[in-house]
Amino acid sequence: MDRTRQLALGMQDTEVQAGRTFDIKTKRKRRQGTKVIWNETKECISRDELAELQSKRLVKVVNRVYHNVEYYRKKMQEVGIEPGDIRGIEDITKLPYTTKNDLRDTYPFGLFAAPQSDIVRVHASSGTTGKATVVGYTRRDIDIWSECVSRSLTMAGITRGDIIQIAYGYGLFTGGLGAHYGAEYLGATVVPMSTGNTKKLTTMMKDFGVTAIACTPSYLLHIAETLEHDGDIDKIKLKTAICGAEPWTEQMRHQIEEKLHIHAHDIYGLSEIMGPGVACDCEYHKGLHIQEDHFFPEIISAETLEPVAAGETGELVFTTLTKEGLPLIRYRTKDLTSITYDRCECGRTTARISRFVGRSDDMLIIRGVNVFPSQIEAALLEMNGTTPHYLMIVDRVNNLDTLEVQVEVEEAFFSDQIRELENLSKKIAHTIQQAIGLAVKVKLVEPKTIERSMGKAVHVIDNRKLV
Ligand code: DLL
Repeated sequence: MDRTRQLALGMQDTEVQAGRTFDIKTKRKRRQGTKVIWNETKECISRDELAELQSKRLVKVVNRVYHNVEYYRKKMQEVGIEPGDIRGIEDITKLPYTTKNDLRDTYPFGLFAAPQSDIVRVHASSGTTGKATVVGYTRRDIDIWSECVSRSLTMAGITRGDIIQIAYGYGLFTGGLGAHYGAEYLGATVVPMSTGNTKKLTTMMKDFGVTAIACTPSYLLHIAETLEHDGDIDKIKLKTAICGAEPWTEQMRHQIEEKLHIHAHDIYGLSEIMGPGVACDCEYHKGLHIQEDHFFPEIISAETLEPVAAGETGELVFTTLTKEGLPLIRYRTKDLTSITYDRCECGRTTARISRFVGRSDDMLIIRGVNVFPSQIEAALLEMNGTTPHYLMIVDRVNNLDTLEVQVEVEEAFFSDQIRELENLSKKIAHTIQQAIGLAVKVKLVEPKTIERSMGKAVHVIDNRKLV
């Protein structure tokens, strides 16, 4: 494809040919011994050039949603904004926010900005009310996602010489397939393990000489314990882990590094924006570098919705700058963090976000699965014999999360035979599992035993210690 044609297609930055994306000026530069930067042109871009690129891309994405998504067009009209009002990245604050509710209101494909024939894949995650949040990708979106994961894996020191086990769940969750495509794009040898069979995973880790793993940090601790228990720690060749999908601490990262004698990196992402690879930390572990040429970050106060100063904690908001399938404008992630624009010692110029300090909503992440208490409530309300009084007790046993749901039973049911109560308990467990996709232990309790609250009802006791 010649340069004029690329420019006509708006491909000045990324060239898409035959379904693959290549950065025109991609150079890989060796730093810090074996470390390399996957795409120096974009990851070390000057802040001025970056702003220019983000401006161009914002104008384009605003036009795309305005002309292709009725919901966005109406939203913009409501606040009196037209695409012409957005001339550069500095105009972004004129645009309205997007939330998970907007995705729910337009379920399943209402916010897609590409025709269905151009959507090559969908993923889904939990919604607040039982309805899934559905996301769609064009072929180019998948390529850019793979590019972002390649950048992240490279930050973690992973190269095409590595053998990597992907032990995030495959399926509707973005973790498995997202990391998989990215690792293949990088050229590493991929072992698509998914989750669920730790013994097989550790056996293959030893037999194949696996050097890298991608999984949740809590699962990696569980894997470490299994290896320790079997006396196998010294029989593995693991060097690097790339962990995310759930909150974890710097102490937990050190614990993983010490137990397994490896380097552990933090990878962040969310399905609405893309999946894993939105941000990742480099060898200096001083915050996660955002792939800012694709995702524009803002940090706002969750109360006033006004921007907070750099360095202050607030809610992370993203605008996707290059997505075609599901571009989102000022999407409120609900994740709480702070941002710095200082140049990192690794040479990258991209903004870094600090480790997450929590969320501004009630979403829990259990075994990497997003769970809202309202999903449990909705499931219980569908059933006979239960009341909407329940308590979720989350714990961590052998580094694996457990969930017990205590449910109050109606007076009439509680006097029933034990066998009937057992049946009811099984039925509740099944219904909840269907709703949230996780196995739970159900404990039936007598009517009026779950403490009533004067204020906000307490539905969750989280006994997990993140250290
Ligand atoms: O968890 C995508 C992902 C997969 C990220 C694999 C990293 C690795 P969702 O299921 O949509 O997507 O959940 C997104 O998980 O809003 C955060 O609250 C949380 N989260 C993800 N990564 C991290 C992390 C995937 N590194 C939600 N640290 C996000 C803390 C994280 N929380």
